[in-house]
Amino acid sequence: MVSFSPPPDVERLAHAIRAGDRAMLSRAITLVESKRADHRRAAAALTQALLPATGTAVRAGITGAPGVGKSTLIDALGSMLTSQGRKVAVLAVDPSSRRTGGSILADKTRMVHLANDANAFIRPSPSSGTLGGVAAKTRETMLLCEAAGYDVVLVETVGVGQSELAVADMTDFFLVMVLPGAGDELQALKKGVIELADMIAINKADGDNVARARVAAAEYGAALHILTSSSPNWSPPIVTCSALRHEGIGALWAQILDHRERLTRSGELKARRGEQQVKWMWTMLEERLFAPLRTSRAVKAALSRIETEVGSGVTAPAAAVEEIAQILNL
Ligand SMILES: Nc1nc2c(ncn2[C@@H]2O[C@H](COP(=O)(O)OP(=O)(O)OP(=O)(O)O)[C@@H](O)[C@H]2O)c(=O)[nH]1
Ligand SMILES: [Mg+2]
Repeated sequence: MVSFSPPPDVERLAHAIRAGDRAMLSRAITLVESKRADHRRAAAALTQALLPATGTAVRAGITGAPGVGKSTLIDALGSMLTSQGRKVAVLAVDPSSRRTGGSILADKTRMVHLANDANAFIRPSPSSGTLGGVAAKTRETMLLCEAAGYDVVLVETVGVGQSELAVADMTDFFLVMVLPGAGDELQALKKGVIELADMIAINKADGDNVARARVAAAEYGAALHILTSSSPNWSPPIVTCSALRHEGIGALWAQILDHRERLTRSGELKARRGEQQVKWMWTMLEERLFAPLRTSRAVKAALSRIETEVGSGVTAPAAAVEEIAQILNL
């Protein structure tokens, strides 16, 4: 990680980002991802300085099982948008170690067009931290990108665990991608992911899959019908597409724009973003308050003993909390 000492000139950095300087944008993201206290303060000052330049971008989250075609879709959609004169930022939320080293490369090779597009900016997930921490950093990065003039932000997350919720909480539109063989995919209903969906895209609707995709679309349609939409202004559509063949991508984007138009008109978008901001503040605050628990050597040294004592009934939980609090000077 690049280290800044002394702390960077926030004014200068903010100015360079607003001017669209990619190198400075990357530098600012590194600053935002840093755990050092002086960097954190500089990052907070920077995002505050840039706040007026943010908020107009289309923010879309994209999730789905590994291999469903998220990166391929982002490449197809992103390059369509840059060819229309838009600037596209691609971010990822992945708190697992899945996305270390080589897989960043893998992402770039899945996004061959965007990776070489001057109007696209691809940033992988921060490589370490809790989900809350990773998501908070991705949010900050999103703001930096918006200030740098990226008017579409696409956030990819793999459809396992809690990361979808984190991404739904930082975006305006949440796209769930599934495969044509609907049987297994319908299981996702149980996990509640579908309830977050503003649209379901059945990908790989090409070759032998075309007919199966049509069947799947009908099945999802029936299943969605039972659910009540999370918004009074929108019922999630089901589309089919082939990210690989760039088919159905225009229609998919048209839905995202329609959604945006409706929610802007009704005031729902503004309200939703306000709630997201407050939630984000709490996430960051919790992260900050929990940090000493994770980083204190003294706590680490004592924790496994204390846990064993609590587990075996020797120490009462309340007494254990007192002991830990004392170590932390709380
Ligand atoms: N036939 C077909 N193959 C596709 C399509 N979209 C993606 N693929 C292929 O599916 C594989 C996985 O695609 P990715 O875009 O990497 O999938 P992903 O969802 O980003 O995967 P992870 O990031 O690993 O979760 C690749 O071999 C793609 O070429 C499609 O529309 N049709
Ligand atoms: Mg991917």
